[in-house]
Formats: sequence, structure tokens, C-alpha cells
Amino acid sequence: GLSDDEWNHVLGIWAKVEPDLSAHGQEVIIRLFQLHPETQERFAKFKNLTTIDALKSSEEVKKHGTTVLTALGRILKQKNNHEQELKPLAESHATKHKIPVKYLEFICEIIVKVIAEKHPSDFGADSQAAMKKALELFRNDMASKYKEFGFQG
Ligand code: CLN
Repeated sequence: GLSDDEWNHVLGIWAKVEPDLSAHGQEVIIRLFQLHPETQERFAKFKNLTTIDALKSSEEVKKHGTTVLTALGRILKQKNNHEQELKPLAESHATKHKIPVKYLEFICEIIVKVIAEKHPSDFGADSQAAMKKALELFRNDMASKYKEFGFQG
């Protein structure tokens, strides 16, 4: 787990992200699709967005980015007592969307990068290390829940 100090880092930087969640979310989703095009194929609703301009001007992408980061923020705020929040997410991503754990790794890495770019002076080495640790916990717990739902991920 994370120490109190590490959770303070995680929630401290998240408080800087929250006022502009949709811009962060949009950037994360677009970058994910650009770097890992196979992830975009999982979204029926984004199949028509075939250019970077189409992605950038899509309200749906912005909305989905907000949905993702809102869910993630809710989980982080539980400081690892996140069973209640995590379970439905693991269930939908395992059984309905069928999202490999590898894709969760992709998005977590991008989330850290986007925060680092947008908040260079508030996201120092200690905060980054704490956030990476929190996201690793999230991924590991998603992966073990996946198995409970019979999805090897
Ligand atoms: Fe996801 C839908 C949160 C990573 C693919 N995702 C949702 C919903 C979230 C959510 C809340 C709506 C409710 C639901 O279906 O459940 N996703 C997250 C969080 C993360 C996440 C939090 C990680 C930080 N999701 C992913 C990816 C994966 C993916 C690893 C592919 C690329 S990023 N998610 C989906 C898909 C849907 C979805 C395909 C369904 C979208 C739709 O059709 O509306």
C-alpha cells in the first residue's frame, strides 16, 4: 500500500487536476488513441473519428474523458478501500468491454504524462512516484477482479 504521505501527494495533485477534469480527460483519451490505435477500436462510438481534428473537436471524447477521470478520482479518494467503486468497473471492463490489462497500463502511463505536462511545478518526483504507485495498485486490483469475473485480461 501507500503511506499517508504518499496518499497526500496523490490527492494533492488530484485536487489540481479536478478543476479542469474534462481538458485532462480529453487529452488522455486522444493521446491514448494516437499512441495505441488498437484501444480506439474498442469504442464503437469513436469509430468514425478517424483524424486528429475529428478527435479534438469531438464533444463525446471530452465527455468520455471526464467520465474516466471522474471514476478514477473517486477510486483514488478511497485510498485503496476502493472495493465498492472498483468492482462494477472491473466487471464492465472485463465482461462487457473486454479490455486487456495491458490497455490499463497504457492509459495509466499517459495519465501520469498528461498531469506532468499540465502541472510541471506541482507534480515533482515524489508526487509522480506516489501517483504511479497508486495507479499500479488500481491496475493490480482490476486484474485480480478480472480473474474473479473469469477474464484473463
Ligand atoms: Fe473505460 C466505459 C472508466 C480505461 C474502454 N470506462 C467506461 C465507463 C467508465 C470507465 C466509468 C462508463 C461505465 C462503464 O461502462 O463501466 N475506463 C475507466 C477508467 C479507466 C478506463 C477509470 C482507467 C483509468 N476503458 C479504459 C481503457 C479501455 C476502456 C483501458 C480502452 C482504452 S482505455 N471504457 C471502455 C469502453 C467503454 C468504457 C469501450 C464503453 C464506452 C461506451 O460505449 O460508452
